Amino acid sequence: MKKIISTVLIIAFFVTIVSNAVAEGYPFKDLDNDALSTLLGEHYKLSTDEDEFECSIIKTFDDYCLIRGSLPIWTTENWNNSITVQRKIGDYLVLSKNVNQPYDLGVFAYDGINVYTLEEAVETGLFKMSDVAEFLNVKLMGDVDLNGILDMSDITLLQKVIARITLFSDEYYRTPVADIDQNRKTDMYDVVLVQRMIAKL
Ligand SMILES: [Ca+2]
Ligand SMILES: [Ca+2]
Repeated sequence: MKKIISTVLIIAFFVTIVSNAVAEGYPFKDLDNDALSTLLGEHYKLSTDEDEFECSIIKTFDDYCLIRGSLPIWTTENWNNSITVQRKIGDYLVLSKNVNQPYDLGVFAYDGINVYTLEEAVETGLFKMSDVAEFLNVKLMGDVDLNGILDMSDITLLQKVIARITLFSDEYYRTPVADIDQNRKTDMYDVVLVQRMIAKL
């Protein structure tokens, strides 16, 4: 009986520790912009007299929220609004019009305890890119005709470009979207990878 009681006490002890750890975080359902700024500032260990993050909630889900955040920086708005950051994460090319600081994509996730960059959130399994893609500025990798769907017409166009029968009409998006293996070349290896992605759908 003593053993049972001590086991129950030990379990209660750890439950208390865990719930205290959760309580130390911020509930993410009702974070205002000031609270978001504090949260990211704490994550990057900024002192209060440093610049504050400019933040907004992109979308709140059941277990986490997506946050847009950047320190005020010299912006790129005079650069013809060209997209300045492109990064492949999972099956998507994530785009940002600004080079945000300190994280260039400027998209974070918060689960009530930890702050993650978009890449960290995907790497740690907090969510998949497909769960959040519709709320972000993204293109689907392999979708070279940019119609939002990955299918045989993308394969056909990609093969024609590789065979130099045609050119991409808008290289700015299509070239990075076509380079699935990220080796800065578009070739038959990329076609095979797009075929595999279609087979998995
Ligand atoms: Ca397509
Ligand atoms: Ca390639």
